[in-house]
Amino acid sequence: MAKASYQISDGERETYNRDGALVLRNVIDTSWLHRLSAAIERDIAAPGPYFHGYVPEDGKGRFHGNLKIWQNDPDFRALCLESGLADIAQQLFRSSKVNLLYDQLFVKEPGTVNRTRWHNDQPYWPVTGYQVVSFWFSPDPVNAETGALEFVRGSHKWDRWFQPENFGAGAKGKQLGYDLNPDYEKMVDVEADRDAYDIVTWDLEPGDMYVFHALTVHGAGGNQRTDLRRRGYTVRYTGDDAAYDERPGTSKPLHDLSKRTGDAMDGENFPVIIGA
Ligand SMILES: O=C(O)CCC(=O)C(=O)O
Repeated sequence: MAKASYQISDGERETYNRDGALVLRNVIDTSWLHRLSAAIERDIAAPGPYFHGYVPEDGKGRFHGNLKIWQNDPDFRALCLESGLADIAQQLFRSSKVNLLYDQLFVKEPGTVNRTRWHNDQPYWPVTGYQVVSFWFSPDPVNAETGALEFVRGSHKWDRWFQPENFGAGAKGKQLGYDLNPDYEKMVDVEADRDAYDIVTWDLEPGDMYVFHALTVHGAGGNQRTDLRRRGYTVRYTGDDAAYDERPGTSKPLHDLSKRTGDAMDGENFPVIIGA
């Protein structure tokens, strides 16, 4: 596994643990961004089995979503396993072990005005534990106009598990679908009451990345630009305290039928990248 050239400072680790979200600058180098761009085009041309996408109600733009794409493409695979991102996860967690959870693509073509609605991620995932992180980056400039991510600062500490819902509901497209979990609560309407929440966001240049905890509430604007794409790519990692969890409501493409609640993540679906 490649060592990251980026070294996480104590201050960045503290910010992550306190706020549940931060931005790191100049982490992904140009050669990886080129490989990412080419891999995204391949996925759009010939999506793997977990493709989900939609065309907004107004018929303009297009959203292309997909997940576990590392399993079908050598460049996504290399990005997840060999780019040094797992090393950054280990530095953040201070863990002895890092597993890949999965990777995911969120492409908002020019004029795709739909927001990514507010949600938190861990309710979607068959995993328990605090050491679960996402790294989101893009080969495109990302800002409020093209669909920057927004985070509710500190919300990973609420310990609130919100019921997963489809993205782009109402739009025409392929959806994943989630079972109801009686222990989950209905998502709070952050958008209707934005001033009540401590919302943070950052513009990104290619090479920068958002780092956020699996329980941090987040969302993203639509892409209002008619000339710029917003190709978001997320890689998710787990650390020492993560374990598989069969609870209802999670994303079925992430299920590993060989595992039971409490099992270690390790295996072909969630490979160990660092540690034993
Ligand atoms: O890119 C987006 O619009 C949303 C990303 C997201 O929700 C995630 O990576 O968890």
